[in-house]
Amino acid sequence: MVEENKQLANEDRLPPGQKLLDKLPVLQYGGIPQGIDLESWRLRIWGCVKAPVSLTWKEFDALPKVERTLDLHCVTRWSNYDTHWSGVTLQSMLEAGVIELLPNANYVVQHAAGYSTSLPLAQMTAENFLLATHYEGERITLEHGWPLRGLTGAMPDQAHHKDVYLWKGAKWLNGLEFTEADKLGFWERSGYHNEADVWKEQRFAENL
Ligand SMILES: Nc1nc2c(c(=O)[nH]1)N[C@H]1C(S)=C(S)[C@@H](COP(=O)(O)O)O[C@H]1N2
Ligand SMILES: [Mo]
Repeated sequence: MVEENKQLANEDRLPPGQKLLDKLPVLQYGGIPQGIDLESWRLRIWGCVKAPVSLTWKEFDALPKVERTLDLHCVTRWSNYDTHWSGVTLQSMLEAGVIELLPNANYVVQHAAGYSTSLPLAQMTAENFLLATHYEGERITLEHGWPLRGLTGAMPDQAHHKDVYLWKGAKWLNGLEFTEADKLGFWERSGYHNEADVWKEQRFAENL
């Protein structure tokens, strides 16, 4: 089987307890949002910033995009290798001055309707985190988070990055909140491990 060969050839690529799939499942808590409208869509940015920002879809979509090839690892134990995405990096938005941080910005909460998740700023500005607009050369479909999703994945030849489970990227992303202290997101409040390191199998918080 194709998957098995791929898996055997890449033994250090599959985190413990994961199973390789050859497709990207659709997974979310609750429903798929209906009625997202690009005219009224905004990406709101607030918290530890010099001034809050609200970007229209046209403004956001005009920002320079990069491409990334990522291995995705879901806490429900499926993984998918070599997924191709493009989008905007948070790092580039900071460098371009689109977002001006205060020195106490340490964490970032990604907000979507009915969902949130948080990561340290250093992980959100790393190469393996993307504000993704395209999957496999096409606009992300609604079920995968159109028009914008936070996305975190592993880059197998860049092992110095911290690799976290896929819930640490919000589909239908519409807000970035910079915070000084960490704030738990939706799954983190329900007992998922806040760090979510795929290599350490940090699926659930210790006290569960
Ligand atoms: N807004 C939102 N984003 C979300 C989720 C969710 O429930 N709501 N689930 C997360 C989880 S657990 C996974 S595995 C991925 C699934 O992304 P996919 O449906 O594109 O495979 O989205 C993540 N982002
Ligand atoms: Mo997941």
